[in-house]
Amino acid sequence: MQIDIITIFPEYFGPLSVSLIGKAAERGDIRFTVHDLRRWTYDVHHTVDDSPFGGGPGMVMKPEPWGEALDSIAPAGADPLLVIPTPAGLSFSQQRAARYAAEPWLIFACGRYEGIDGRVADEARSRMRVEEVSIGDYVLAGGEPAVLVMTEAICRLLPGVLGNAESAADDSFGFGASSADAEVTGATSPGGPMAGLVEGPAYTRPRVWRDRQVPPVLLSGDHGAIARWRRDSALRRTAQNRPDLVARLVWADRAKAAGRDVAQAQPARSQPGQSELAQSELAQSEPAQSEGAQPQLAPRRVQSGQLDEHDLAVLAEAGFPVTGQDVAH
Ligand code: 6GU
Repeated sequence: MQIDIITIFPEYFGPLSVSLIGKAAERGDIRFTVHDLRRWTYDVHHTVDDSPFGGGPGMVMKPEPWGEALDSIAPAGADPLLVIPTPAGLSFSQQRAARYAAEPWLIFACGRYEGIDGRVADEARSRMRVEEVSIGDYVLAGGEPAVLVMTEAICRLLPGVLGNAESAADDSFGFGASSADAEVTGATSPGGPMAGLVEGPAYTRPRVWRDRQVPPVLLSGDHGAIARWRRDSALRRTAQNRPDLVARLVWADRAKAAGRDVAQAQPARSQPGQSELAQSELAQSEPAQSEGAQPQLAPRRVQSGQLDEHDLAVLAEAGFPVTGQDVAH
């Protein structure tokens, strides 16, 4: 994967040579090229900004250096994805990170001040794909830290970058091992045991530390019980810290039960018969429980928008009364 970064602070990107990403770059799995925008300025002061038309505070980045930089880095006929970090952009998410990880060539255009002259993105759109992207609901002084965040999230998804190839699958917000590929290829219904959830806590040696035990199920060797416990603790932590994600899961579950496309799930109004539908759908999709003969070796696949009764009980216990008719829409 090729990643070009255009910035007025090339030195900001020193961290790209550190840790997992640094190793991937050393191996040649990722190639970073950092460009100083001022290279495309021709006045003695290497001016990149000017005051905004229409008045107002701050400075706007001039279009000419950006236009030349993009012409030079992505000549006509090239097909990169241009990503412009801005707090006014589309939300960056694990899904978007996975989509970007499947691109062979990304260009990041780091704005400073009050942003880049609006014509730069418009003109670039006439010859390449352009996405304006925000990493969260707060304002940074420039796109540089956002690009460090995004490149880390993207690059750790590349084959061979993480030590354990599957360790990204069950991440918070992850898609599960079976569907990571589907997600990258644009499938709309990512599954996996942790889809839509944040992860619960993890533990390592010693078994007892300051009188605190590691949860005994993790020492049991019962992989089915461990997978169930991990999902329960993910559900509890998600309920506690991310009620917005629980609401989405419940909407997706209802939408799926009602036969709607989960990708288009909305916080819909309650419909008569919907909860009965949900229950019967869940009953049908529930795999027959093994009678304790064989321990389950892999985590049960739980599709996004598919909460089983145990999930609903855990959520209810965590303060989300999401069973049957109790769902508030
Ligand atoms: Cl991508 N850029 C800036 N400047 N501020 C931000 C952001 C990006 N995302 C959130 N805040």
